[in-house]
Amino acid sequence: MKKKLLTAVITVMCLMIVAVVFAACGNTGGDEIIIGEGMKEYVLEAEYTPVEGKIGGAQSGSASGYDLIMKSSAEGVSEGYFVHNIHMTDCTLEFNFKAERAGTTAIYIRLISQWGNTTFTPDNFGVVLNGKEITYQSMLVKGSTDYAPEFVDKLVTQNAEVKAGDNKLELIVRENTLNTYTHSTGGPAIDCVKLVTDTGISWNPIKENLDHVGQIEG
Ligand SMILES: [Ca+2]
Repeated sequence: MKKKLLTAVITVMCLMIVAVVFAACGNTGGDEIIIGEGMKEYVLEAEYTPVEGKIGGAQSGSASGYDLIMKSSAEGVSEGYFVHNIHMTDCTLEFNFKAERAGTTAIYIRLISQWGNTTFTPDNFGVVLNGKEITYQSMLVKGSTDYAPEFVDKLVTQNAEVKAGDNKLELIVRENTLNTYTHSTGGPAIDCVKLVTDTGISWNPIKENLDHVGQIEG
């Protein structure tokens, strides 16, 4: 009898451990941004990247160019705008920046998914720095909407290599079936990218983009 009880207790404990591990792996929340000694955080807004002429895709229909930028007064939207409707295979956001010297950087992406809880992986959403694919662990993002976005910062990597001088970070929507309406390619909506590094980053935000943006309030 005692043995049976012991077995039952051990079984329950094992199940609890499995549940805790599963919960840790299934984290839809944001990752804490850790800024170590001598490091600095640099925020590169998605809405200030070159969107002119880019072809995206709406939930069902088309979207392109400056229409990819959405104004939003929702809480937690950095600088009040984000980029959405990039639901098109190979649609790419480019963040061009300069580093004072070679080194490494942590990369966080602030994003949402309108496709319900979504797992982004290098297969459906590529992160490429200077032509080199970053093989990040999957990012589980809680579903929300463009009109009530709940952006979170997700850590892509702690130590991507940056070059002295010009660098290009690309976020690439890969062919997938995340779009639950058309069962075709879907991407996230992106608020900004955060780099944490000691290499000294600068960039030229294209703030003129906002002169062309519609006035759809979030
Ligand atoms: Ca933003």
